[in-house]
Amino acid sequence: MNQAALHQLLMSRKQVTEITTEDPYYEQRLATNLSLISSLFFSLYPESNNAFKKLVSKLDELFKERPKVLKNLDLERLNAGNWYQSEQLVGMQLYVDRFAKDIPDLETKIPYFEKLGVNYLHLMPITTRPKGENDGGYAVNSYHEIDPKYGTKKDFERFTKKARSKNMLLMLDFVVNHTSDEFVWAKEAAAGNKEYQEYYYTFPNRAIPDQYEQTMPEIFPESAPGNFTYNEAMGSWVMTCFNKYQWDLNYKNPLVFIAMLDNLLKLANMGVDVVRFDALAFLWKKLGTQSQNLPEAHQLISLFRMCLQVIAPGVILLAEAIVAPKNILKYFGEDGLEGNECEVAYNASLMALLWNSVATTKTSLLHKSLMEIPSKPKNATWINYIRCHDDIGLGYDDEFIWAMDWDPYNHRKFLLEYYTSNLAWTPARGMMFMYNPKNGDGRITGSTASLLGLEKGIYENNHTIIKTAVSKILMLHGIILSYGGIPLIYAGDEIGTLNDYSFKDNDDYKDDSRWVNRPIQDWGVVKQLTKRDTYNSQIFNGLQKMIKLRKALPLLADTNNLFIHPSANPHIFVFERKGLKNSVWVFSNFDKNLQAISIAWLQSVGFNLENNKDLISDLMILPDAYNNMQIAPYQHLWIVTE
Ligand code: OTU
Repeated sequence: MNQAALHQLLMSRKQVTEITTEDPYYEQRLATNLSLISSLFFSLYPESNNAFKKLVSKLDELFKERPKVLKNLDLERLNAGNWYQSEQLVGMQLYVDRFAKDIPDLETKIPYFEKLGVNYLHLMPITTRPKGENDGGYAVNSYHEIDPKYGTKKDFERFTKKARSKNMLLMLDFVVNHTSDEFVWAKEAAAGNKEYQEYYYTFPNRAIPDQYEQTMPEIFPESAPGNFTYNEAMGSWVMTCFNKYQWDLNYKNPLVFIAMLDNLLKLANMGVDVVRFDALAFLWKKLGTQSQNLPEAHQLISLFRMCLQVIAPGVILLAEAIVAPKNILKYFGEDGLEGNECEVAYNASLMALLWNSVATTKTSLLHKSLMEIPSKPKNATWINYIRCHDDIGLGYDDEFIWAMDWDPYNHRKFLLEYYTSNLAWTPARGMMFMYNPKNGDGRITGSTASLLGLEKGIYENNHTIIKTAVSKILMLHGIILSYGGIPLIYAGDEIGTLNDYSFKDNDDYKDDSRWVNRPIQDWGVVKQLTKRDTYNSQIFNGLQKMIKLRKALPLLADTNNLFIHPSANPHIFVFERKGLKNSVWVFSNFDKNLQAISIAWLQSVGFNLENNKDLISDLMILPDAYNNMQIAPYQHLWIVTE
């Protein structure tokens, strides 16, 4: 559609005053975005004029449905600009039913979040899903109907209202790549409805699936090998990249896009501030490719973004792309799409590299890899995390592993052994996830505390190991709190929760060791926090203090002011959050021994050690007799310099 046709379309729209009284800028946003929307749409769906008209009227319809209070919030946020880069945000991720009983009970936990300083919640899926296996709700039966085990729509509304009144933000998943096999479209398709068979990738025989299999990797090779599942009722093969009950949506069909936009808005209209675009790297499939990170997937995400920006400009998107660093950045939008895709992405590179540094005690791979990542667009930001509900993948660049003089295969083997306690000396207590004996690939599961040695320390009643684990836990959290972006703490990690092995006895969970790192919140421990000095309270208090400090340091807002310094000591990670007048310097020692950096080197990178206090310990940092700055094992320092 050319520009003239778009003008005609805009002019032909019926009087829209009715829908613009609440937000007079709607029409303006539509006019601004329409040419981008049309060029994205037609590059994905050439010749689909009717579908395009349907999309435009859908935008009006969805805008009409948006609640007034959210429309007001949208305008506030448009005015505020990049609100998501603020140092005030501190997040926590949780399963409603594992952290609390249900949504009403979660509401009673708000004071707990406030006490810690958390004001951004990522609630794991809460909508209806199949009974039995459902990938923790990532197999959706609906995008907006709350699963009765969590509560009612009313409960959720009340919760969001309360959260908003406390300036607490909400993030929910939009499982955009697939639905469950019980979703209404899947049921229609299975019953023989041709229209809905087109909503998925369905094939009468193995011819095309076999071709796809030649280049598509397997996500869950142990529990769900292959990328297709045979559906008896339909007599067809259906694409299922994840589990066999998760059917991949066919975005080559424009009607799927329009219907999913509808679902996205229904989710946003529930009062969601940040939408986590789950598995978005997989959105477009193409024979002869890995069917991940394809340019069409980016166009599609941008198309979602541009439409959402018209209807609900205050809602932002998080890219859940756990892919190579250079590919992650593309989800912020590249070239013509820069700034027009997702505002936030998981900093999966930092996450995986931190675990490498813990195991090796060295920060060189961390440093080298981070330095090689091109800078992100200035309107973008990260979710910084130590671990999430998923596994930890060893997604390092082989070239950089070679540069460390390590062999990538052996190095990954070492890391897997280190974290799955297959080395006599390792303090880590993790599990293997999706080990593939064919190529030695595997991923790691385990709670932060167990992976960092707390479980072993407690089991062996070894106070040195416990103390070390606490320092490591605080150090890693200190890094995500100061690095630049929104820190996201996994619920339970703030009190040092250990692995939960009970999943082994549950038929729905036993094949998925990610459940070991989704523990149930121990409110008994929480009750004791203020009463006794335990490792739990040391972790909680340490985090609470750093969160408070973060919020008091505007330099920690993500204004792209991060400078990573090449450390003079291979065990120490050094970065600076630079301001015009002063800077926050962050030092972390990944070694079990005391380490030192020479004052001369520090000066050479602009850090002058003069009357400096570490904000975390409140202690002065003084040079030693050899003119070095000393850093204790696993010590983590925040120092403000003039
Ligand atoms: C996501 O993760 C979710 O985080 C998982 O919990 C889901 O199981 C999955 O999608 C399916 O909905 O493969 O091992 O970026 O790392 O998208 C986790 C690629 C996953 C994947 C990611 C996916």
